Amino acid sequence: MTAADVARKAFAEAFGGPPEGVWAAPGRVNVIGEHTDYNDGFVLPVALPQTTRAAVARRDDGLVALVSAQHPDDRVEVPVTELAPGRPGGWAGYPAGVVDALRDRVPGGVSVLVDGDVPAGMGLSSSAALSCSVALALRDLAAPDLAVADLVDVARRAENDFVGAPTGILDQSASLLCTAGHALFLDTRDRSTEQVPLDLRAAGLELLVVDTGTTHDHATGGYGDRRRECEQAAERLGVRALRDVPDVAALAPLDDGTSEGEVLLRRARHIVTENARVLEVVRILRETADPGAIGPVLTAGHASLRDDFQISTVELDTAVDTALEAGAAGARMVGGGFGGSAVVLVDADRTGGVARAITDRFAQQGFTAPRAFAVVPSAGARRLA
Ligand code: GAF
Repeated sequence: MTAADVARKAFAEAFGGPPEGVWAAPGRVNVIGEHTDYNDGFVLPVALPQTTRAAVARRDDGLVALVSAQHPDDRVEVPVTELAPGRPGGWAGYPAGVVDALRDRVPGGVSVLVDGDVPAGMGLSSSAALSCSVALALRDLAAPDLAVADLVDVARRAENDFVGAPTGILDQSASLLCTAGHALFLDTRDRSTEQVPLDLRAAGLELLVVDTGTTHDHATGGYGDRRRECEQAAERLGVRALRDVPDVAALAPLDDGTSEGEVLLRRARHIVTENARVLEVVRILRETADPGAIGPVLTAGHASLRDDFQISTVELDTAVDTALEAGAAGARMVGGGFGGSAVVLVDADRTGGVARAITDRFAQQGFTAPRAFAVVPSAGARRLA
């Protein structure tokens, strides 16, 4: 059975009839450009082969009914008119937030069954996969005037306003706009995009995702702190966003001798250097036949997230350091930070050795066993059936 058939069958079991269709949206791994998205900067994600599937049908009783194969005991039914930020919460907040954002289009309500294999809480954007699969379904069924790019904001609003996670648009853009065989170069200020060819296999390379088994939650804690610090730094520098700072030298006014000034300097330095790293990686991919040459840029990105943005963890640092010692071309933590996954660029014939070295080091350190899997740049959100 295909993934679409599985979702159709589960929908029929949950709701007693067939869905109108099945849609899929992927998770993502960001090649480079971390925390730049809410600073009007650049990002370069690829879509994962792992997706969330949403089987959806419109209703006529005004209810939003949500069922997840991953949360079988948690069926949610709420009148469309009673959707409100935080209600429902948990996993259901993401699809409910999308329905809420498009509530005028589905006044009769909808039934949604979701099933997915994007690991949750691992920095691989399972939440955007969930919200984007439902957003694309509702667009196709009830809002054909919306462009796929418009759904980026529908899904972002679900996450920011309904769930309460103050994220940028990286994850939703990746899930909706990536194409197979490419990385998506996105300018988050003007939303311009370029599909940058990324055929790692042809170059004898692999992109290995290492899930450290430590989870994060962006609705609380450090992510929002970093966002505020970046806004404060931009304000002190008198720029609209940190994107507008031309180089590291222009950050000097932040260094006012106070510990707060030093923190803001570090945060801003990460954003300025990270934007430059995205441009450098795009340049290498466009101009050379050697994607392995991006490795050191990725590794420099990790050092910046660890030392300046200060969002890495001992598990992520261990995964990155061990990968590099075992011969990887580059490695970095990915996503919002404070846990989650690292990504490792490695010669295909060294993949096994690198993965084993990380597993052994984690065991020695008494960490949860990591999971490593290779990813190829895959397709963005689409209708399956
Ligand atoms: C999380 C957020 F959701 C994104 O918007 C982005 O800021 C990312 O962290 C860090 O690059 O995935």
